[in-house]
Amino acid sequence: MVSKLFDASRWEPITDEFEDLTYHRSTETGAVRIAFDRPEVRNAFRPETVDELYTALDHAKRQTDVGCVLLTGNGPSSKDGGWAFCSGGDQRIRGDAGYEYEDEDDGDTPEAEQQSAPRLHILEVQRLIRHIPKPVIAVVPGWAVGGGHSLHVVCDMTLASAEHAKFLQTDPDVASFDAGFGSAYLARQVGHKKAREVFFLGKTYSAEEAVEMGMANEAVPHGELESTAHEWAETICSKSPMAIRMLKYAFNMDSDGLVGQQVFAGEATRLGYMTDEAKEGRDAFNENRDPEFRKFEWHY
Ligand code: S0N
Repeated sequence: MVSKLFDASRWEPITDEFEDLTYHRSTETGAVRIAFDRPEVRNAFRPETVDELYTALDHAKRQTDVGCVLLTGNGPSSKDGGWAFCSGGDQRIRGDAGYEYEDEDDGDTPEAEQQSAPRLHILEVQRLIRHIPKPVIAVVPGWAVGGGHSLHVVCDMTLASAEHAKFLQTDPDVASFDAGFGSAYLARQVGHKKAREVFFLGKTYSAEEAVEMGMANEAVPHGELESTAHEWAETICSKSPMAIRMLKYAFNMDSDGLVGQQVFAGEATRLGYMTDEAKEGRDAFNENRDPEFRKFEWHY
C-alpha cells in the first residue's frame, strides 16, 4: 500500500521488488520518495526493511539526476487508522544478539546463514544518510520513535504533520541505546539538557514542540505534508548540485571528525581535478615530461 497522503499522479514507482518499503521517483522534480510500508506495526523495521532501505538510498545516491530524498512512512494503519514515520526496531523479532531475519531457511549454505545472522545494521543506514551527497528530508506523518526517532535526527531536515506527528525516545524502555547520532547529534540540535530529557524521561513531543526544540524544521497541516515536502524538494533541486553537496558535507564535518574531513576533501579533490593545473599534472605524466606549473597563479 502507499500513503493516503501520497498523490500517485506525481510519482512513478522505481521498483516493486521491495516488501517493506515503497520507492518512487517524482514525475516533476529530481526527488525520490522512500517510504516505510509496515503501518500495522507503526512502520517498525526488521532486518529485511533495513536491507531494502540501504539499497534504495544507495540507488538514490547513484542517480546523477536526483537531488533530494524524501524519507517517510506510509499510512494510516488499516487496524486503527494510526500514522507513523517509523517506530524503530521490530521488537517481535529481536533475538539475543540482534534483530533476526524472518525468512529463515534450514537448508541454507554457511554463507547464506552468515548473511542472515542477527543484524544491528540500522547504523549503516544512518551513515549512508550522512554521506549521500544530497539532502535527505524526514517527512514525519505520525510516530517517530526509538530507532525511528534517531533516523529523523540524522536526516538533513525534518518536516512534520502538525496534527499527527509525535516524537518519542523509548530506547531505555526496551534496553537499547543509540549512543551515536541518535543521542549525541541530537544534543547538538536541541542542547544537552533537552537531549538527556528526551532519553531519560521518554516524554512524547508534538510537532510544534519538536520545531521549538530545534529538532524539526516545520509543522504543517497533515493534508499538506507531502505537497510541502515536494515543494521543498523542488526548491533544493533547482539549486547548484555542487554547492548543496559541499554545504551538506561542510555541515557534517564538525560532527564527523576525520571521516567528515575525508568526505569533504573527496569533493574538494573532485573540483581540483577539474582545474587546468590538475590537467597539466596528469598530461605531463602521460607525456613523460616535467609539469609546467609556473604558468599557474598562486591565488589568494
Ligand atoms: C510507537 C508507539 C508509541 C505507538 O503507540 P500506539 O499508537 O498506542 O500504537 P500501539 O497499539 O502501541 O501499536 C500498534 C501496533 O504496532 C505494534 N508496534 C508498534 N511499534 C512496534 C515495534 N517497534 N516493534 C514491533 N511492533 C510494534 C504494536 O505492538 C501494535 O501491534 P498490535 O496491533 O498487534 O498490538 C508504540 O507502539 C511503541 O512504543 N512502540 C515501541 C517503540 C519501541 O520501543 N521501539 C524500539 C526502540 N528501539 C529501537 O528502535 C532500537 C534502536 C536501534 O535499532 C539501534 C540503535 C543503535 C544501535 C543499534 C540499533 C539496533 O538495535 O539495530
